[in-house]
Amino acid sequence: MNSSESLLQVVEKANKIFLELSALASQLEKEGVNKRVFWFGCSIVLCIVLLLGTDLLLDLNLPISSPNALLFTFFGIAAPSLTLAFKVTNRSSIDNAYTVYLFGRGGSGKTTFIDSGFRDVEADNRPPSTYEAGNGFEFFKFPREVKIEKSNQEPRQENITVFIGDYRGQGGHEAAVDNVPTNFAGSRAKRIINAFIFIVDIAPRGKIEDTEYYLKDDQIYDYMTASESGSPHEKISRRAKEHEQYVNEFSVKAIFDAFYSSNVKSVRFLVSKADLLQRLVSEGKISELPSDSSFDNIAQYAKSFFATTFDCIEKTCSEKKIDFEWELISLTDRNKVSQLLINLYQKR
Ligand SMILES: Nc1nc2c(ncn2[C@@H]2O[C@H](COP(=O)(O)OP(=O)(O)OP(=O)(O)O)[C@@H](O)[C@H]2O)c(=O)[nH]1
Ligand SMILES: [Mg+2]
Repeated sequence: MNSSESLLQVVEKANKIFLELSALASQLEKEGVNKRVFWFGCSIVLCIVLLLGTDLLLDLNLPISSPNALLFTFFGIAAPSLTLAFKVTNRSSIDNAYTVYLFGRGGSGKTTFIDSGFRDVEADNRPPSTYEAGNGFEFFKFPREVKIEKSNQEPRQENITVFIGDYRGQGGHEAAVDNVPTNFAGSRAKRIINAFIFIVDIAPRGKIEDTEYYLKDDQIYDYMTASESGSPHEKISRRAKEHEQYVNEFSVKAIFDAFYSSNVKSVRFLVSKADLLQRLVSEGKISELPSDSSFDNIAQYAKSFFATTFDCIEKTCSEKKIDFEWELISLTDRNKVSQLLINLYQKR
Protein backbone atom coordinates (compact mmCIF):
# COMPACT_ATOMS: atom_id res chain seq x y z
CA MET A 1 0.00 0.00 0.00
CA ASN A 2 1.53 3.38 -0.84
CA SER A 3 1.76 6.12 1.69
CA SER A 4 -1.06 8.14 0.20
CA GLU A 5 -3.45 5.27 0.52
CA SER A 6 -4.72 4.16 3.90
CA LEU A 7 -5.97 0.69 4.70
CA LEU A 8 -9.43 2.10 5.14
CA GLN A 9 -9.44 3.67 1.68
CA VAL A 10 -8.54 0.36 0.05
CA VAL A 11 -11.26 -1.47 1.92
CA GLU A 12 -13.70 1.25 0.94
CA LYS A 13 -12.71 0.90 -2.71
CA ALA A 14 -13.11 -2.85 -2.57
CA ASN A 15 -16.48 -2.45 -0.97
CA LYS A 16 -17.56 0.06 -3.60
CA ILE A 17 -16.67 -2.35 -6.40
CA PHE A 18 -18.57 -5.08 -4.60
CA LEU A 19 -21.67 -2.90 -4.31
CA GLU A 20 -21.42 -2.02 -8.00
CA LEU A 21 -21.17 -5.68 -8.87
CA SER A 22 -24.26 -6.37 -6.73
CA ALA A 23 -26.23 -3.70 -8.57
CA LEU A 24 -25.06 -5.14 -11.89
CA ALA A 25 -26.10 -8.64 -10.75
CA SER A 26 -29.62 -7.42 -9.94
CA GLN A 27 -29.81 -5.57 -13.26
CA LEU A 28 -28.64 -8.62 -15.21
CA GLU A 29 -31.05 -10.88 -13.37
CA LYS A 30 -33.93 -8.85 -14.80
CA GLU A 31 -32.47 -9.61 -18.26
CA GLY A 32 -32.56 -13.31 -17.41
CA VAL A 33 -28.95 -13.83 -16.29
CA ASN A 34 -28.71 -16.33 -13.45
CA LYS A 35 -27.26 -14.65 -10.34
CA ARG A 36 -25.36 -17.76 -9.36
CA VAL A 37 -23.59 -17.85 -12.74
CA PHE A 38 -22.81 -14.14 -12.44
CA TRP A 39 -21.20 -14.44 -8.99
CA PHE A 40 -19.26 -17.55 -9.92
CA GLY A 41 -17.98 -15.66 -12.97
CA CYS A 42 -16.94 -12.66 -10.88
CA SER A 43 -15.17 -14.71 -8.28
CA ILE A 44 -13.29 -16.76 -10.87
CA VAL A 45 -12.16 -13.67 -12.82
CA LEU A 46 -11.01 -11.96 -9.64
CA CYS A 47 -9.20 -15.03 -8.37
CA ILE A 48 -7.34 -15.34 -11.70
CA VAL A 49 -6.40 -11.67 -11.57
CA LEU A 50 -5.14 -12.09 -8.03
CA LEU A 51 -3.14 -15.17 -8.96
CA LEU A 52 -1.53 -13.46 -11.93
CA GLY A 53 -0.37 -10.67 -9.71
CA THR A 54 -0.23 -6.96 -9.32
CA ASP A 55 1.03 -6.03 -12.77
CA LEU A 56 -2.03 -7.34 -14.49
CA LEU A 57 -4.19 -5.81 -11.81
CA LEU A 58 -2.55 -2.47 -12.35
CA ASP A 59 -2.79 -2.87 -16.13
CA LEU A 60 -6.52 -3.35 -15.65
CA ASN A 61 -6.57 0.01 -13.96
CA LEU A 62 -8.36 -1.29 -10.93
CA PRO A 63 -8.31 1.16 -8.03
CA ILE A 64 -5.53 -0.79 -6.32
CA SER A 65 -2.09 0.63 -5.98
CA SER A 66 0.04 -1.92 -4.13
CA PRO A 67 0.51 -5.69 -3.70
CA ASN A 68 -0.84 -5.53 -0.17
CA ALA A 69 -4.07 -4.20 -1.50
CA LEU A 70 -4.54 -7.53 -3.30
CA LEU A 71 -5.36 -9.05 0.02
CA PHE A 72 -8.10 -6.59 0.59
CA THR A 73 -9.42 -6.99 -2.92
CA PHE A 74 -9.66 -10.69 -2.22
CA PHE A 75 -11.47 -10.30 1.07
CA GLY A 76 -13.47 -7.32 -0.14
CA ILE A 77 -14.64 -8.59 -3.51
CA ALA A 78 -13.64 -12.09 -4.54
CA ALA A 79 -14.49 -13.86 -1.28
CA PRO A 80 -17.92 -12.21 -0.87
CA SER A 81 -18.63 -12.98 -4.54
CA LEU A 82 -17.76 -16.61 -3.96
CA THR A 83 -19.88 -16.71 -0.82
CA LEU A 84 -22.80 -15.20 -2.67
CA ALA A 85 -22.34 -17.61 -5.54
CA PHE A 86 -22.79 -20.46 -3.09
CA LYS A 87 -25.52 -18.70 -1.21
CA VAL A 88 -27.70 -18.15 -4.24
CA THR A 89 -27.57 -21.86 -4.88
CA ASN A 90 -29.45 -22.09 -1.62
CA ARG A 91 -33.15 -21.70 -2.33
CA SER A 92 -33.78 -19.53 0.72
CA SER A 93 -31.73 -16.65 -0.55
CA ILE A 94 -33.61 -16.27 -3.83
CA ASP A 95 -34.94 -12.73 -3.92
CA ASN A 96 -38.67 -12.33 -3.57
CA ALA A 97 -39.43 -16.00 -3.11
CA TYR A 98 -42.93 -16.86 -1.91
CA THR A 99 -43.40 -20.38 -0.60
CA VAL A 100 -46.77 -22.08 -0.35
CA TYR A 101 -47.35 -25.31 1.57
CA LEU A 102 -50.53 -27.19 0.58
CA PHE A 103 -52.04 -29.78 2.85
CA GLY A 104 -55.06 -31.92 2.06
CA ARG A 105 -56.31 -35.44 1.68
CA GLY A 106 -56.08 -37.28 -1.66
CA GLY A 107 -58.65 -35.92 -4.12
CA SER A 108 -59.22 -32.65 -2.25
CA GLY A 109 -57.70 -30.59 -5.06
CA LYS A 110 -54.03 -29.82 -4.30
CA THR A 111 -52.83 -30.52 -7.82
CA THR A 112 -55.90 -28.81 -9.28
CA PHE A 113 -55.02 -25.72 -7.24
CA ILE A 114 -51.52 -25.68 -8.74
CA ASP A 115 -52.83 -26.39 -12.26
CA SER A 116 -55.41 -23.60 -12.10
CA GLY A 117 -53.04 -21.13 -10.49
CA PHE A 118 -49.91 -21.80 -12.51
CA ARG A 119 -50.18 -24.30 -15.33
CA ASP A 120 -51.81 -24.39 -18.70
CA VAL A 121 -53.73 -27.61 -18.13
CA GLU A 122 -57.34 -28.22 -19.07
CA ALA A 123 -59.53 -29.61 -16.29
CA ASP A 124 -60.28 -32.79 -18.22
CA ASN A 125 -56.64 -33.56 -18.93
CA ARG A 126 -55.39 -33.56 -15.38
CA PRO A 127 -53.54 -36.59 -14.20
CA PRO A 128 -55.79 -38.53 -11.82
CA SER A 129 -53.54 -38.34 -8.80
CA THR A 130 -50.07 -37.20 -7.99
CA TYR A 131 -48.53 -40.55 -8.81
CA GLU A 132 -45.28 -39.14 -10.16
CA ALA A 133 -44.34 -38.06 -6.69
CA GLY A 134 -44.79 -41.64 -5.50
CA ASN A 135 -45.20 -41.43 -1.77
CA GLY A 136 -43.04 -38.37 -1.69
CA PHE A 137 -43.25 -34.66 -1.82
CA GLU A 138 -42.35 -32.55 -4.84
CA PHE A 139 -42.26 -28.86 -5.38
CA PHE A 140 -42.42 -26.49 -8.31
CA LYS A 141 -41.09 -23.04 -9.03
CA PHE A 142 -43.12 -20.48 -10.95
CA PRO A 143 -41.81 -16.98 -11.72
CA ARG A 144 -44.60 -14.42 -11.54
CA GLU A 145 -44.97 -10.71 -12.16
CA VAL A 146 -47.50 -9.40 -9.67
CA LYS A 147 -49.10 -6.05 -8.98
CA ILE A 148 -48.67 -5.09 -5.34
CA GLU A 149 -51.30 -2.65 -4.11
CA LYS A 150 -50.87 -1.55 -0.53
CA SER A 151 -52.78 1.22 1.16
CA ASN A 152 -50.87 4.55 1.21
CA GLN A 153 -48.49 3.27 -1.47
CA GLU A 154 -48.34 3.61 -5.23
CA PRO A 155 -49.21 0.25 -6.90
CA ARG A 156 -46.07 -1.41 -8.22
CA GLN A 157 -45.14 -4.44 -10.34
CA GLU A 158 -42.89 -6.97 -8.64
CA ASN A 159 -41.17 -10.07 -9.90
CA ILE A 160 -41.57 -12.89 -7.45
CA THR A 161 -40.80 -16.61 -7.55
CA VAL A 162 -43.53 -18.81 -6.16
CA PHE A 163 -42.50 -22.18 -4.73
CA ILE A 164 -45.40 -24.53 -4.17
CA GLY A 165 -45.33 -28.08 -2.86
CA ASP A 166 -47.50 -31.01 -3.93
CA TYR A 167 -47.78 -34.63 -2.93
CA ARG A 168 -50.13 -37.54 -3.23
CA GLY A 169 -52.27 -37.29 -0.13
CA GLN A 170 -52.72 -40.77 1.23
CA GLY A 171 -51.50 -41.27 4.75
CA GLY A 172 -50.55 -37.76 5.74
CA HIS A 173 -46.89 -38.65 6.19
CA GLU A 174 -46.08 -37.45 2.66
CA ALA A 175 -46.17 -33.84 3.77
CA ALA A 176 -44.58 -34.51 7.14
CA VAL A 177 -41.37 -32.92 8.17
CA ASP A 178 -38.97 -35.68 7.10
CA ASN A 179 -40.39 -35.77 3.60
CA VAL A 180 -40.30 -32.07 2.90
CA PRO A 181 -36.93 -30.98 1.51
CA THR A 182 -35.09 -28.11 3.16
CA ASN A 183 -34.66 -26.36 -0.18
CA PHE A 184 -38.44 -25.97 -0.11
CA ALA A 185 -39.21 -25.37 3.57
CA GLY A 186 -35.85 -24.07 4.79
CA SER A 187 -33.86 -25.67 7.56
CA ARG A 188 -35.31 -26.45 10.98
CA ALA A 189 -33.53 -23.39 12.30
CA LYS A 190 -34.80 -21.08 9.57
CA ARG A 191 -38.13 -22.01 8.02
CA ILE A 192 -39.08 -20.06 4.92
CA ILE A 193 -42.67 -21.07 4.17
CA ASN A 194 -44.93 -18.02 3.70
CA ALA A 195 -48.40 -19.54 3.47
CA PHE A 196 -50.16 -22.69 4.64
CA ILE A 197 -53.19 -23.71 2.61
CA PHE A 198 -55.42 -26.44 4.01
CA ILE A 199 -57.79 -27.98 1.49
CA VAL A 200 -60.90 -30.07 2.12
CA ASP A 201 -63.80 -30.80 -0.22
CA ILE A 202 -67.48 -31.69 -0.16
CA ALA A 203 -67.41 -34.76 -2.39
CA PRO A 204 -65.07 -37.70 -2.79
CA ARG A 205 -63.20 -38.16 -6.02
CA GLY A 206 -64.59 -41.68 -6.51
CA LYS A 207 -63.45 -44.25 -9.03
CA ILE A 208 -65.19 -45.69 -12.05
CA GLU A 209 -65.91 -49.26 -11.06
CA ASP A 210 -63.24 -51.83 -12.01
CA THR A 211 -60.99 -49.16 -13.52
CA GLU A 212 -58.22 -46.87 -12.40
CA TYR A 213 -60.14 -43.83 -13.65
CA TYR A 214 -61.63 -41.23 -11.38
CA LEU A 215 -65.15 -39.87 -11.78
CA LYS A 216 -65.73 -36.74 -13.85
CA ASP A 217 -67.90 -33.86 -12.64
CA ASP A 218 -71.20 -35.25 -13.96
CA GLN A 219 -70.45 -38.68 -12.55
CA ILE A 220 -69.70 -37.22 -9.12
CA TYR A 221 -72.96 -35.31 -9.33
CA ASP A 222 -74.80 -38.54 -10.18
CA TYR A 223 -73.13 -40.31 -7.27
CA MET A 224 -74.07 -37.50 -4.88
CA THR A 225 -77.69 -37.49 -6.00
CA ALA A 226 -78.20 -41.27 -6.33
CA SER A 227 -80.51 -42.48 -3.59
CA GLU A 228 -78.18 -45.35 -2.56
CA SER A 229 -76.07 -44.75 0.50
CA GLY A 230 -77.90 -41.67 1.71
CA SER A 231 -78.80 -38.12 0.82
CA PRO A 232 -76.27 -35.61 -0.58
CA HIS A 233 -76.14 -34.06 2.89
CA GLU A 234 -75.15 -37.42 4.40
CA LYS A 235 -72.55 -37.98 1.69
CA ILE A 236 -70.98 -34.57 2.34
CA SER A 237 -70.98 -35.42 6.02
CA ARG A 238 -69.18 -38.72 5.37
CA ARG A 239 -66.62 -37.01 3.17
CA ALA A 240 -66.07 -34.36 5.86
CA LYS A 241 -65.35 -37.15 8.37
CA GLU A 242 -62.70 -38.54 6.02
CA HIS A 243 -61.09 -35.12 5.94
CA GLU A 244 -61.26 -34.87 9.69
CA GLN A 245 -59.09 -37.97 9.98
CA TYR A 246 -56.49 -36.13 7.92
CA VAL A 247 -56.77 -32.42 8.68
CA ASN A 248 -57.41 -32.23 12.40
CA GLU A 249 -56.03 -30.57 15.49
CA PHE A 250 -53.15 -33.07 15.62
CA SER A 251 -52.02 -32.68 12.03
CA VAL A 252 -52.52 -28.91 12.18
CA LYS A 253 -50.38 -28.77 15.32
CA ALA A 254 -47.75 -31.01 13.72
CA ILE A 255 -47.60 -28.70 10.69
CA PHE A 256 -47.25 -25.58 12.78
CA ASP A 257 -44.62 -27.25 14.98
CA ALA A 258 -42.64 -28.37 11.97
CA PHE A 259 -42.92 -25.44 9.57
CA TYR A 260 -44.18 -22.35 11.33
CA SER A 261 -41.89 -19.32 11.60
CA SER A 262 -42.42 -15.59 11.52
CA ASN A 263 -42.16 -15.96 7.71
CA VAL A 264 -45.66 -17.46 7.66
CA LYS A 265 -47.80 -14.49 6.70
CA SER A 266 -51.08 -16.15 5.72
CA VAL A 267 -53.13 -19.26 6.31
CA ARG A 268 -56.10 -20.30 4.19
CA PHE A 269 -58.73 -22.95 4.75
CA LEU A 270 -60.35 -23.90 1.45
CA VAL A 271 -63.46 -25.98 0.97
CA SER A 272 -63.21 -27.03 -2.67
CA LYS A 273 -65.76 -28.12 -5.28
CA ALA A 274 -67.99 -25.06 -4.78
CA ASP A 275 -69.33 -25.53 -8.31
CA LEU A 276 -70.61 -28.98 -7.46
CA LEU A 277 -72.27 -27.83 -4.24
CA GLN A 278 -73.88 -24.84 -5.98
CA ARG A 279 -75.30 -27.19 -8.58
CA LEU A 280 -76.66 -29.55 -5.93
CA VAL A 281 -78.31 -26.64 -4.13
CA SER A 282 -79.74 -24.94 -7.21
CA GLU A 283 -81.24 -28.21 -8.40
CA GLY A 284 -82.93 -28.66 -5.03
CA LYS A 285 -80.89 -31.71 -4.00
CA ILE A 286 -79.90 -30.37 -0.59
CA SER A 287 -83.07 -30.42 1.44
CA GLU A 288 -81.35 -28.42 4.21
CA LEU A 289 -80.99 -25.36 1.92
CA PRO A 290 -83.46 -23.52 -0.35
CA SER A 291 -82.55 -23.82 -4.01
CA ASP A 292 -82.18 -20.05 -4.36
CA SER A 293 -79.67 -19.78 -1.50
CA SER A 294 -77.02 -17.08 -1.81
CA PHE A 295 -73.39 -18.11 -2.26
CA ASP A 296 -72.67 -16.91 1.28
CA ASN A 297 -75.35 -19.20 2.72
CA ILE A 298 -74.06 -22.12 0.70
CA ALA A 299 -70.55 -21.35 1.96
CA GLN A 300 -71.69 -21.28 5.59
CA TYR A 301 -73.45 -24.58 5.06
CA ALA A 302 -70.26 -26.12 3.61
CA LYS A 303 -68.16 -24.74 6.46
CA SER A 304 -70.46 -26.23 9.09
CA PHE A 305 -69.21 -29.73 8.16
CA PHE A 306 -65.67 -28.79 9.12
CA ALA A 307 -66.32 -26.85 12.31
CA THR A 308 -63.77 -28.64 14.53
CA THR A 309 -60.86 -28.36 12.12
CA PHE A 310 -61.84 -24.86 11.15
CA ASP A 311 -61.96 -23.68 14.78
CA CYS A 312 -58.60 -25.21 15.51
CA ILE A 313 -56.88 -23.49 12.55
CA GLU A 314 -58.61 -20.19 13.23
CA LYS A 315 -57.61 -20.29 16.90
CA THR A 316 -53.98 -21.07 16.09
CA CYS A 317 -53.86 -18.18 13.61
CA SER A 318 -55.44 -15.75 15.98
CA GLU A 319 -52.97 -16.71 18.76
CA LYS A 320 -50.09 -16.18 16.37
CA LYS A 321 -51.73 -13.13 14.78
CA ILE A 322 -51.52 -14.57 11.28
CA ASP A 323 -53.79 -13.39 8.50
CA PHE A 324 -56.42 -16.12 8.17
CA GLU A 325 -59.29 -16.52 5.72
CA TRP A 326 -61.47 -19.36 4.59
CA GLU A 327 -63.35 -19.81 1.35
CA LEU A 328 -65.74 -22.14 -0.41
CA ILE A 329 -64.06 -22.23 -3.80
CA SER A 330 -64.07 -23.97 -7.11
CA LEU A 331 -60.46 -24.93 -7.69
CA THR A 332 -61.12 -25.64 -11.34
CA ASP A 333 -61.91 -21.93 -11.74
CA ARG A 334 -58.65 -20.28 -12.78
CA ASN A 335 -59.89 -16.77 -11.98
CA LYS A 336 -60.83 -17.69 -8.44
CA VAL A 337 -57.53 -19.41 -7.75
CA SER A 338 -55.52 -16.56 -9.33
CA GLN A 339 -57.44 -14.01 -7.24
CA LEU A 340 -56.72 -15.99 -4.09
CA LEU A 341 -53.01 -16.07 -4.94
CA ILE A 342 -52.88 -12.35 -5.75
CA ASN A 343 -54.47 -11.70 -2.39
CA LEU A 344 -51.78 -13.80 -0.70
CA TYR A 345 -48.91 -12.01 -2.44
CA GLN A 346 -50.20 -8.68 -1.08
CA LYS A 347 -49.66 -9.97 2.45
CA ARG A 348 -46.01 -10.86 1.97
N1 LIG B 1 -65.71 -29.76 -10.08
C1 LIG B 1 -64.59 -29.62 -9.36
N2 LIG B 1 -63.67 -30.57 -9.38
C2 LIG B 1 -62.56 -30.40 -8.63
C3 LIG B 1 -62.34 -29.24 -7.83
N3 LIG B 1 -61.17 -29.38 -7.19
C4 LIG B 1 -60.66 -30.55 -7.59
N4 LIG B 1 -61.50 -31.17 -8.45
C5 LIG B 1 -61.35 -32.46 -9.08
O1 LIG B 1 -61.08 -33.39 -8.06
C6 LIG B 1 -60.20 -34.39 -8.51
C7 LIG B 1 -59.06 -34.53 -7.54
O2 LIG B 1 -58.28 -33.36 -7.54
P1 LIG B 1 -56.68 -33.40 -7.41
O3 LIG B 1 -56.23 -31.99 -7.60
O4 LIG B 1 -56.08 -34.44 -8.29
O5 LIG B 1 -56.52 -33.85 -5.89
P2 LIG B 1 -55.17 -34.01 -5.09
O6 LIG B 1 -55.41 -33.37 -3.76
O7 LIG B 1 -54.01 -33.51 -5.86
O8 LIG B 1 -55.10 -35.58 -4.90
P3 LIG B 1 -53.80 -36.52 -4.68
O9 LIG B 1 -52.78 -36.16 -5.71
O10 LIG B 1 -54.30 -37.91 -4.82
O11 LIG B 1 -53.31 -36.24 -3.27
C8 LIG B 1 -59.76 -33.98 -9.92
O12 LIG B 1 -60.52 -34.74 -10.84
C9 LIG B 1 -60.14 -32.53 -10.01
O13 LIG B 1 -60.48 -32.15 -11.34
C10 LIG B 1 -63.36 -28.24 -7.84
O14 LIG B 1 -63.29 -27.20 -7.15
N5 LIG B 1 -64.46 -28.48 -8.62
MG1 LIG C 1 -52.41 -34.45 -6.60
